[in-house]
Amino acid sequence: MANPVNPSNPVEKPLLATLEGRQQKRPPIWIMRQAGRYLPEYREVRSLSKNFIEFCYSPDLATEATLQPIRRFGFDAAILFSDILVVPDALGQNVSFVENEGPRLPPLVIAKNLSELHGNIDLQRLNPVFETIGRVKEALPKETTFLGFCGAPWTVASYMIAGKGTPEQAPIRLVAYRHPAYLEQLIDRLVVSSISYLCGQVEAGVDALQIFESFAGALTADGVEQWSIRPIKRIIDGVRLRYPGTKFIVFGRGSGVNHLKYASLTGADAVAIDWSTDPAWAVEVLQPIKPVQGNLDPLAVVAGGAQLDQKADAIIEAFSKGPHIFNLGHGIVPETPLAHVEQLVKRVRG
Ligand code: 1CP
Repeated sequence: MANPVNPSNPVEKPLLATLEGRQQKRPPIWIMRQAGRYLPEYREVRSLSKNFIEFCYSPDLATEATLQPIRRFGFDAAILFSDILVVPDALGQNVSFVENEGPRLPPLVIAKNLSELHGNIDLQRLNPVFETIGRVKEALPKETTFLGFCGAPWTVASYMIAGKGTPEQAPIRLVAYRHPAYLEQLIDRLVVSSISYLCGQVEAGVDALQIFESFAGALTADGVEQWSIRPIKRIIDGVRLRYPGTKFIVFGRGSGVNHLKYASLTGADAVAIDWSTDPAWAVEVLQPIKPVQGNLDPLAVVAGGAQLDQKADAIIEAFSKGPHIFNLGHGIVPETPLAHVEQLVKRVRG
């Protein structure tokens, strides 16, 4: 499926071209959570806002945070600075973040059958996010792909049900067994809301979208299609109904062999894989179907040194026969030394 590199036709946005199945000489690179606490300039702007969700809704600050990693490292993609939890927030479930602990929401009450949520997502509340997109777009180098994103319904619903992050997502898994009709309704609300939110992002100017199913690993083999694959497919189809040809990357973290379902059944243009996935397997099974994104262990970047170069080389070599986007297998961690990120980018660029 991969078209060969055509050097007489220089590509304006290498990452977008890769999503179209056009392999590049070197893989384009970006890093999940590339705007974040490992950057001193992020910590500085972050300190200007007490409340993380208000930070996400401040176009000045969110624009600056989005651009910082591009300025410093020249990544091939910028990812909108926001959070997956702005969707529940705009559905009327107030989100806050506790320093060093994480998100907090008033947990949904199953007996209320979603009456505590708005029927439709409040796009007005998300206007500052769309404004951020417009500002970032104007400031980005023309070769940089601009990624918008949302969380997949199962992952977002896990926070809405528990009111916080939970080990192995036990609360939502229990709801899936005890109250499947309720969960269907919640997932449906999130599908429709995510379509509106992502269409808003496309209108405002992003080039492509990533859907984060961070808790794919909590799903059983028979649950993954119902709770994750089909809702994601509905979102992708729904956005493309309004904006045909919109490019999607889908990331089913921890989904093991189910990465194949994300590649072949969701309609996404590329599949992101976590660090536990064997590149040899992904090259054989996934890459013939879709471009692959990944999958260096974030802690290999913390450790640095010669092993970092070796691990990066091995991933690039493994995926070298088809379209590949270099990334980590999950978000970069705050302890990562900047020099190690510089080393990685240099190595990947060759
Ligand atoms: O104060 C801070 O700086 C808080 C840290 C932080 C940051 C930098 C949070 C809170 N969110 C973000 C930004 C963010 N979140 C981005 C844009 C920045 C970038 O990627 O460069 C994105 C794409 C997200 C997505 C996100 N938020 C996911 C999916 C990706 C993943 O990491 O699996 C999830 C699960 C969240 C929830 C969330 N938001 C923040 C935290 C600490 C968490 C995780 C909480 C938990 O562990 O349950």
